[in-house]
Amino acid sequence: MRRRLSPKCCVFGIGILIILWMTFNLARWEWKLSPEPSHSQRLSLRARKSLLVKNPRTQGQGLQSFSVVRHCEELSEVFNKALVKRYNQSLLYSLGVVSDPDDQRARDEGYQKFAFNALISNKIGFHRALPDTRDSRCRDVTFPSIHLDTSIVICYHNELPSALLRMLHSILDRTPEELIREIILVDDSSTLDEVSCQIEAYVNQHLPKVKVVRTPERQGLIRARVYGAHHAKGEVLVFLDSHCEVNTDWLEPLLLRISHDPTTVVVPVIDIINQDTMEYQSSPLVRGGFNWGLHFRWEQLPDSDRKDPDLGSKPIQSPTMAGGLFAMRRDYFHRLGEYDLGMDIWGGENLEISFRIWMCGGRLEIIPCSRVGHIFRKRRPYGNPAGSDTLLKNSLRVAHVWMDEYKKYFLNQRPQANNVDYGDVSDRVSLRKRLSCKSFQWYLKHIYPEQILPNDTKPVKSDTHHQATKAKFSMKKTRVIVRHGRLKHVSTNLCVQSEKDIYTKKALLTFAECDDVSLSGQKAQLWFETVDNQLMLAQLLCLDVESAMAGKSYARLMKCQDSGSSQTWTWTSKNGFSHLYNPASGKCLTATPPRVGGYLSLGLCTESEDQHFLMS
Ligand code: LR7
Ligand code: MN
Repeated sequence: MRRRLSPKCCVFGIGILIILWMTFNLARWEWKLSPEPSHSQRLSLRARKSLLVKNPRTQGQGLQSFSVVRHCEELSEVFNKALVKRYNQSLLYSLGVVSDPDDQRARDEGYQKFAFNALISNKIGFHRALPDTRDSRCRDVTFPSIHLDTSIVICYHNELPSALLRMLHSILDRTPEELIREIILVDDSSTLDEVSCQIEAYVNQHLPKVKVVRTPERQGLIRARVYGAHHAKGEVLVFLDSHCEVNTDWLEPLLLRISHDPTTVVVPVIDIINQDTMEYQSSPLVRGGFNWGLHFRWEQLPDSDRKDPDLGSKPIQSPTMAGGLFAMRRDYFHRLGEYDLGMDIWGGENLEISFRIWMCGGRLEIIPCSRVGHIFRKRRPYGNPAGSDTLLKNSLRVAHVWMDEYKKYFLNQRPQANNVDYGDVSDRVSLRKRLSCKSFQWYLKHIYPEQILPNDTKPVKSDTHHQATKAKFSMKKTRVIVRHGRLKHVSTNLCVQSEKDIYTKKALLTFAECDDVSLSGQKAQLWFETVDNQLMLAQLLCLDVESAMAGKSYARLMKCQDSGSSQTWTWTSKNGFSHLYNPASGKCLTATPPRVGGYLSLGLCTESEDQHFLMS
């Protein structure tokens, strides 16, 4: 017997169809968020598996509706205030004063977790003025309209929230809104929960253009960048390290160059944010190179560039890039093979992408009118879960894929590389074939003719390379002396001199009866103060602090560095007491104790007589 469908049944059936349709669409939507199949086909199996696991926190919500506000300790009120409205070095120094053991603890903890001065970073707040470090010809330029938008990808593993959030505000404050499609923060499985939580909560609440995605497990910066890039929709990708601050009009010159040539990859000049004082310092114009150990290095520009009257405002061709800060078209990034997903945690990807760009038909340029500051750290504060040397492994992959017969120079330099398993590089070798890339010999001949082979008999130019590397961190300045005299401890009238002689590096400083300098002609107690606030004994070595970190630190004589930092000493006076303040350590020069043979150390700045010095 045929039964007619009841209306109830119809509604039920339609309901089921709608649910099925919605589930299907949701699944498609989710798939769209994960890496596109055409890219993932190229991923190695392991990497593909981990990249395809979706972010558990964004699951089911889609990227757009991601709005988890987690509850973590509130970011201090002070963060939201613009403390440094004008660029002001002495204000920065005063923010760094370590005035009690709590400050010291916070400072030490910051160094340990992030490897820079968190105490000052937190006090600066989210907005600050920066010195405009560009060549004057870059200023007051009216940019033509640019029809490109960008996705800025920033990966981090345990970044200090105040540094990352100030960076985001520096971008939002200094970039025309229409040029930013989105900022994608990739939390590479940070292990400091409070850190990720504060960043995410703040961003979700205050910064609608910023999206946070999290890798399902620690990927390392190379795979984390690819993960971020797969979430991007802008026409241009800009990659930045998570502790930068962008300067005035930083993005426009980069985009202009790319809009003229879609296969040019552009790098801003990377200014220096001092890890100890957070000072923003201009960098000299140098370019990227490498040595045969496959370490990136900064190099002097070739003569042709240095003699160019437009130097300072015109793009500079560079054989390699430092790696952390660059922009390129998103379609070009994908076409060129993204990154080598077989590379772990840190290192090597910068040379890999540099070789690939040049050898496979692109260009790599430094754009001097674009300036971005980066906190240069002495060490990396994070480990590698596997404990291995990832730079060595990654460099081996670079050598085997890109360097042809020249890889022998690397292997000779790093004999330990022979026992390292660098995995399967066949995907990258086929990429090189598919893109019909040129040989490494072509690259050396046409892009990097200044490079010298290790067994070459020509004089090695490594001296100039060495100097240029140093130049990045310390601009060569002539030392202008502003005054000289004896450095005296006031209440005892004792003079400061070296424990050894004026020539011995690392010697501790000690007190002695004052000589009559004019009679003896000796310079053992004669100090020269430079315009950059360095104190030089006999105009030879500089007063320095052995470590900006925890524990008791002593004053020592060290080779003078041009960028100062731990060799900077400023006179501060309080209630008639003049102290010698060391901004890098946030402490004051202290007599321990003030008697003949007593040493000089660094202590919390107080009004004690032990810290009362003068120059006469
Ligand atoms: O497992 C990790 N996951 C991450 O997301 C390890 C790191 N990271 C993040 C990290 O939080 C940071 O934002 O990756 C970024 C780079 O790591 P850093 O800041 O510890 O590296 P670095 O500045 O010492 O290293 C330089 O060389 C690297 C080689 O792999 C990368 O290319 C960095 O981007 C690069 N930095 C710069 O080029 C800035 C200028 C420094 C110079 C020279
Ligand atoms: Mn960095």
